[in-house]
Amino acid sequence: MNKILKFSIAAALVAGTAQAQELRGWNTHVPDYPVSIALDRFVEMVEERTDGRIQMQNYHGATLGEGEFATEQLQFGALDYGVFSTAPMVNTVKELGVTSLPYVFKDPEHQYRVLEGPIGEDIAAAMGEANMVPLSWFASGSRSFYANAPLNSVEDIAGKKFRVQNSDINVAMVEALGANATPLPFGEVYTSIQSGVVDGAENNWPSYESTGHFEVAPYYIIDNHTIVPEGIIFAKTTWDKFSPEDQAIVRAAAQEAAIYQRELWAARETKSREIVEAAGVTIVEGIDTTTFAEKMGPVYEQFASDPVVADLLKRIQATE
Ligand code: GTR
Repeated sequence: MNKILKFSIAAALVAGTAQAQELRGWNTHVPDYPVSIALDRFVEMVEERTDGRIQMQNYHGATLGEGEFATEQLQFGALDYGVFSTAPMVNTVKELGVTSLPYVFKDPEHQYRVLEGPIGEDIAAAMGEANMVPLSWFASGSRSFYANAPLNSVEDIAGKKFRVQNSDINVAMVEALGANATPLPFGEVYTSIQSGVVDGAENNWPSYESTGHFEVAPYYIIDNHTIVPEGIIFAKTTWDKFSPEDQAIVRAAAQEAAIYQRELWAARETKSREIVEAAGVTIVEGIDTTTFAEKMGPVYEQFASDPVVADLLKRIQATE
C-alpha cells in the first residue's frame, strides 16, 4: 500500500470516529406547524453552536410512529429527542398527571410559571426516573371538545363517544362528563370520526385545523378544559452523553426555540380559527365552565389523592 493511500485510510478512520452520530428527533406534526418550525430552528442552533459535534435529524409527521409508541421509544432511549405531549406519559410518571387535570392552570402564562419554577424542577426530576429530560416548554394551546353533531353546552357532551389521548386522566375526564372515551393515536382521529368509530375529539385550534378534523367534526365548543404541557424532551441516555458544555448549549437553544414557538403559536391560533370559521364550523363560546369543572371532582379524587401528587397540586394552586 503506498504512503498516500495509507494516510487517507488513517484520516478517514479518524474522521469516522470523530463524526458525530446523528440523533433522531420525533415530532407528530406537519412541517409547517409551529412545533415543527421551532424544532427545525432548534436543530440549526445546536449544530451551529456545537460546530457540528451534535448532529440531529427531525422526523416530522409521526414518520417514526404515533405518540404513544414514540413516548415508549424515548423512555427506552431508542429515540433521542423530540417534541412530546406529556399526556401519554401520565400513566408512567404520576407527577405529570397533575398537569393534565382539567382547569388546573388558569391560563398558558400560569402554566409557564409553574413549569419553569421549582414545581417544574420536581416534575423534571420525576421524568428523569423514566429516562426523560425536559428542556423547554412550548405553547400547547387550550383543548376543547368538537363533534360531528351540535355541542351547545357541556350537557351535549354526555352520551357521545370521544377520542382522547392515551392517558387515564383523559379517559376519566370524559367519563365524568357522562360520555364515552376511546384512546386512539392522533393520526387515526380523522378516519375514526369519519367512519363513526367516535363522534368527536378534543384539541386546540391549530391541531383541529391542521389535521382537517373540522371537516368531519364541524361543531366546536370552547371549554378550554386542559392545557397539556408539551415541549422538547431528550432521552436521558442521550443527554448524559453530552459534555456539560454541550448540555448548556442544547438547553439554551431549546429555550430560545420555545420562545420562538410561542410567537408562531399565537399567530397560528388566530389563523387556524379563521380557517375553520371560513369553512363553516359552528363555534360555541362564552359558556359557563363551572358545571364542567364541578363534574371533575371524582377525577381530582382519583388522580390527586396520592400524597406526592396532592402536594404538587396544592403548590400549583398556590402559584400566582
Ligand atoms: C396535539 C399535540 C400533539 C398530540 C395531539 C393529540 O395538540 O400537539 O402532540 O398529543 O394533540 O391529541 O394526540
